[in-house]
Amino acid sequence: MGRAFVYVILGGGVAAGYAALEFVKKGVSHGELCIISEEPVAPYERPALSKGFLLPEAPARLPSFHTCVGANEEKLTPKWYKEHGIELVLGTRVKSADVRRKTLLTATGETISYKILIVATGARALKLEEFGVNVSDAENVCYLRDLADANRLVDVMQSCTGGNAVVIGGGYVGMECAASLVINKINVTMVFPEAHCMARLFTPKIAKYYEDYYTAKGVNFIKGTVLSSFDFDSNGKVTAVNLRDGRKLLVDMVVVGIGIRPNTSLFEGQLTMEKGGIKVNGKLQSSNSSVCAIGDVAAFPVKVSGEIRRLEHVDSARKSAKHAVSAIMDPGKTEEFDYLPFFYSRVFTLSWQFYGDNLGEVIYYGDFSGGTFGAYWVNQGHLVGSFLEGGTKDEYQAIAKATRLRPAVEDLAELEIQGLGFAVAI
Ligand code: FAD
Ligand code: NAD
Ligand code: ISD
Repeated sequence: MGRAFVYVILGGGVAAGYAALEFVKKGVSHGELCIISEEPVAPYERPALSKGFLLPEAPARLPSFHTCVGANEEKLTPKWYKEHGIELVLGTRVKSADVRRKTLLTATGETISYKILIVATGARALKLEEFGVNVSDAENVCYLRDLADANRLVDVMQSCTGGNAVVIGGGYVGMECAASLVINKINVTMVFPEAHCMARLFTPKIAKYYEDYYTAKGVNFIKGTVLSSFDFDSNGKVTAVNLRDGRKLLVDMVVVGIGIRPNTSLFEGQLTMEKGGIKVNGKLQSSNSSVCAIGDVAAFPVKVSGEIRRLEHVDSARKSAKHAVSAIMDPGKTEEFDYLPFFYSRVFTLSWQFYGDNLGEVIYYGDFSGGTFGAYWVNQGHLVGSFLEGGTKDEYQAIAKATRLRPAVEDLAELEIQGLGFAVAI
């Protein structure tokens, strides 16, 4: 039949874990909160899957990276949820939602009702089939979104030591997985359609630094083309990647990171959508006031730029979760969400952070030959975005603070001379 809760979080990823912690901090009562997740494990820090999880030596494994260790908060193990009277319904997909009746129907046939629903369904990896390439479930073609994918990737990597991998896609998954493959002693060729890696964020000059670094580690880049088909052996394994420019690459394994789509389908036609996600206001409330959305699936107003944006990064998942719960539990004391976009990555011994918007003119500073370097984006006379590779904690805090303040920049040449010192002095 069914169960009823005051609060239901649909989805059990990063945002769900941080929302649960905030509910407890705000004094949720035992039995009031339920989390439903298709994954069989309690919420965990998804970023670990392309980093520590893939290391050949002492790899990260659960329970070490359950949320909320990524923000130096408590580690929420299944025992923690039990002790706090939070119902974890794991390994369970919700197959339909009725926001008028305030009910969810699970694939196991249970109806779960709520007073307030928090949608935290995240996103799914785009598949090559969606671009017309037949993969036929080949066992040596790997995607990376969840723990099951990561386990599979580790198994395939371990069977390919010394072999050849092709990484399709030059975004976050492509760059982080390529580094992990190299660390696992696999020869890597990266293939992507753009002129340089990380095209959504990096300028050609920033991308060149990382591409040169990867090249020195043995990575081969094939840019400006996409794959057209695979060759298979009699067991259905991929043996070669055929590119649209006519080249054939012999492979032992393939990793695909060609972007994501937010999991909104349960709410199409029921909630207002924008930017491919569920449109919410500054309290993370959707067009139905009993439904909030957080994390990758939420399109929310970014006050600093005055735009509605959907961000696909862990910091925004954590902070939107915390804010939504605060707005639910403490409405009088919760202001509008005021979020500064923050992206980062760590590969090999490199580490970068970016804050704000990559709009306008770019001013570079620092040592692009292997030291600390960065860039500022200046739009309509104001600093709107900052990038830094190899910074200290204090320096990262400085660029974050400076970007949030959006100071006027009258003289670009002077900004270039001051470099990182401009942010540090603010
Ligand atoms: P998710 O964490 O994806 O959680 C969504 C959950 O909802 C999943 O458990 C899913 O199974 C469940 N779900 C979906 N539909 C249903 C349904 N119908 N019924 C039941 N359950 C459902 N960001 C960074 O900023 N830095 C990083 O270094 C970084 N590394 C990453 C590495 C990898 C490999 C990946 C895949 C992402 C990475 N990200 C990183 C992005 C970051 O992890 C996401 O932005 C974040 O996980 C979003 O949190 P979320 O809770 O919205 O979605
Ligand atoms: P992405 O959007 O970062 O990159 C997608 C890449 O796919 C593009 O750069 C492009 O090179 C490539 N591409 C697009 N269409 C293609 C096609 N037809 N053929 C070949 N290549 C094609 O997405 P991703 O790398 O798949 O990452 C998935 C999600 O995980 C994103 O939301 C990302 O933000 C998140 N993630 C974030 C981090 C981080 O923040 N450090 C790390 C890993 C994953
Ligand atoms: O890397 C990114 C990312 O995930 C974004 O949302 O850059 C931004 C935009 O693509 C550009 O600002």
